[in-house]
Parts: sequence; structure tokens; C-alpha cells
Amino acid sequence: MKSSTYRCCITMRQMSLSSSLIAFWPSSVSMTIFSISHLDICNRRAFAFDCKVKKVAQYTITYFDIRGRTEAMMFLLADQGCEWKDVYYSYQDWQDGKVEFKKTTLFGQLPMFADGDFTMFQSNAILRYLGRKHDLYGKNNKEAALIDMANDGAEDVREKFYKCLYVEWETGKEKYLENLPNELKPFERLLSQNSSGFLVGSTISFADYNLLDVIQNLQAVAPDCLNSFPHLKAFQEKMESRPKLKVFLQSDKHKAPMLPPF
Ligand SMILES: N[C@@H](CCC(=O)N[C@@H](CS)C(=O)NCC(=O)O)C(=O)O
Repeated sequence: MKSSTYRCCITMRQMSLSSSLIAFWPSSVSMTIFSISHLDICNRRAFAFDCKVKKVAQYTITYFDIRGRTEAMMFLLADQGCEWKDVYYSYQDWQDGKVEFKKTTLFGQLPMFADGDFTMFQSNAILRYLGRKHDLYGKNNKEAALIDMANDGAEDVREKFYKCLYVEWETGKEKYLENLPNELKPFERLLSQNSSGFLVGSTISFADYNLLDVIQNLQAVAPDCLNSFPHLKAFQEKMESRPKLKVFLQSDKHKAPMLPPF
């Protein structure tokens, strides 16, 4: 995050310089003062100071250093032009009981999301929170319900995929891949019924970011899985060519999907 240098002047009656600044300074901006001079302007106490101002990420995502349940929220944040801080724990240390922080988490699991002082768990609840906050939850109650429906559907696909990948890959992969078109059909249907190219309504929603993440994960084990789904293919192209999302997808922050053997 870039910092900028400013020369400022404030006048005050009683308070010190620091307490005057603290009174109105937003927590998402950090300021370092590196020179102060006292002035007297029209019989009022004043300070002139030079300072460096830096925007601090308002959001923090705490997770393991893997592609998993945080990529969709990162797609959303990157595409909406938001910055965030990443905090990573080693998955092995977590499993071995070496991470004290685990005891403080609500469900003993990650991801954890923070918006300033506000913290929460559960990846889909986080997506919904961001959906509400960034106006990515449809235009009315019915659109919001359909977005929930699509997102729950994407969650079902994700769950089955993770189960196959992590629990029964060697024994279950053939059956899983054979059935994969049936998992994707509902999304092809939704997209074919909506001329915007998004899952619901005329604008992007948090469910679109989630579906994109699910598709990319599936393609790591089944590269041609969208071949018979033109609307899903067009959806992926549309999503991946959004300028800010494209920059994120080409960055080091974007992680490759997990692949067996682990
Ligand atoms: N329903 C939760 C599931 C979270 C979850 O399964 N987290 C896994 C990593 S993806 C985890 O923390 N595993 C470590 C553990 O269970 O101790 C969500 O969507 O956030």
C-alpha cells in the first residue's frame, strides 16, 4: 500500500495535537508525523506538521496458505477494488494442535474474516456479509433469495468435490467425474435463463464469485468439464476478463487449486 506525504496545519484551543487527531482520524488510515512546529495564528494555538499517510487494509482474511474456502471472497474483494491483509497458519501445525489461536476460533476452524474490529467465521456467511456491504445481493428480496439459492447450490458442489478429492479420490474419482455434468447442469440452466450473463438479475452478485471459484477447482481435475455447457463457458470468460479480477488472477495472491496426491 502506497504512502503519501502531506504538510498540514491545525488550530486548537485546549487539546494536544495527538488527541485532536485521534478524535477524528479513521482507523483505516495510518499517519506518521515526522516534524512539528508550533505556531500562533490569530491568537489561537496551532501546529504545522509534516506527515506520511498510509491506507491500512480494513479487511483481514485469516486462513491456511492453500486454495480453499477464501478464494471466492478474494475474487469479490479484488473485483470491488478493496484491499485486504492475509494472515496464514500452517495447516500441519493447526492439525498437530500447535496453534493456540485455534482455541479462540468459534468453530475451531478457518477462515476467519475481520472488518476492522468486527470478526466472523463461516465462508458463506462472510460472502453474504460482503454481498450486503458491497451491494452484491440483488436488487430486491426475490433476487436475494435466488442468489442464496444459487450460492447454496455452489456450496453443495464444493462439498461433494472436497469429499471426493480429500477423502476418496482413488476409489471415487471415476464415479465422481462421470456424474459431474449433472452437478453443473443447474447452473447452465440458471445462466441460460438470464440474459445478463450472471447467475441472477442484471448485475454481479457474491454467488457469481463463488461459482467461478468452484468451476476453476473442478477444471483442475476435469479440464473439459464445461465443454458441453456454453453458458457456463461464457460466464467463466466474462468473469475472468473483468479488469480488476484479471489483475488478481495473474497475481501471486491467487492460488492454484489443490490436486491429489496430497
Ligand atoms: N463451514 C465452514 C467450514 C470451514 C472448514 O472446513 N475449514 C477447514 C479448512 S477448509 C478447517 O479449518 N480445517 C481445520 C480443522 O477443522 O481443524 C466454512 O465454510 O467456513
